[in-house]
Amino acid sequence: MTASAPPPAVDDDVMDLVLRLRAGERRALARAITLVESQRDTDQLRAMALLEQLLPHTGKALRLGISGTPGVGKSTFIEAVGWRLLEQGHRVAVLAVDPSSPTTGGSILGDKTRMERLAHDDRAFVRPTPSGGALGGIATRTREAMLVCEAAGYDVVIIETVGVGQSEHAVSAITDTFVLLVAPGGGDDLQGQKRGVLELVDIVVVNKADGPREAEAADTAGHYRIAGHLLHHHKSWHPPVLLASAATGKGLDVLWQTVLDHTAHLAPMLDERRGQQAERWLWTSVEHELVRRLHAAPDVNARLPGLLADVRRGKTSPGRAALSLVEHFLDQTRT
Ligand SMILES: Nc1nc2c(ncn2[C@@H]2O[C@H](COP(=O)(O)OP(=O)(O)OP(=O)(O)O)[C@@H](O)[C@H]2O)c(=O)[nH]1
Ligand SMILES: [Mg+2]
Repeated sequence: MTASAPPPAVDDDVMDLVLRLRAGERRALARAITLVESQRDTDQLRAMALLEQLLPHTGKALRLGISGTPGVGKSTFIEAVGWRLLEQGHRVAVLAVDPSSPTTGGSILGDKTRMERLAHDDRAFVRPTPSGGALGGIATRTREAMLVCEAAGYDVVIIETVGVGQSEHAVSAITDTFVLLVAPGGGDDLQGQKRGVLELVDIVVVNKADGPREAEAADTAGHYRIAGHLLHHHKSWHPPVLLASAATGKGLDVLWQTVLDHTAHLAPMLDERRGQQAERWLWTSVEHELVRRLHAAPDVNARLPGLLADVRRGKTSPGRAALSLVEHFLDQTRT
């Protein structure tokens, strides 16, 4: 017996999708992402077959993560930077992780991603992806969606996530360069900003540095420089703190040059870093898949209401209830 998974069968439909996607057909790209995001069992094997066909064509894009609190200006910023990149001849894909409610599955972004120009340009691809409340705001299949975009020929892939603490970790775990956008006057925010998040950041951008808030933005940048210096003094890359405004265009060229500098800095370590990321993603996927199957198991579902009630009333500890659920699940899979 060998430890490697059997290669999934590639049906004609998947092959057709691969060919059309590689030929640059946008509808094929949209369909491919829908397939990799699908939670249906029947789609999963096809999604894997698709990804395996695409994998040799991935890895060449610059993977950029952009995070920040709601309303800090992420989408407007990506629209402005993305537009410049198109003019330089790049092809830009944006995956905007939509912080939809895990309970209703409803989307608060809807069609309004604030990236209208990019969304309507043939050289760009903008896609809101539902997070489904998973992994702190990163969709369970965001990494796969990113690979699909790379195989479709996009050489810059930008992932927008709302900063909620966990999501910064998730986005930095699948990208090369992680940019944190902060608002002017965020000095107090810095106290609340988890140290862990600042440790992940490659570039800090104080956004909306325009009009009456310009001076305040410069002050905020000063605070972040001090904090960053303390945190990163032992590292080879010291995250620059930049001022920018998507409204006036200020700082956007410098930002992009800084992204390129970071990419150059990372180049000798890139393969190793991406290898580690893929390895971590495997475990993330294992956890996700196990929990998904556990929830789908009828025996587990039958026991759940009683167990939950016992845990709420303190009759059973959460630890014991968890053990019982897992044991029943495993018993069921054995038979
Ligand atoms: N003055 C100024 N306002 C900006 C700038 N960039 C964005 N805004 C405004 O800030 C608000 C929020 O912008 P978005 O781009 O939607 O922010 P976001 O971070 O993507 O928001 P969510 O996706 O909801 O978290 C909008 O009203 C923008 O017009 C800027 O550079 N300067
Ligand atoms: Mg947004």
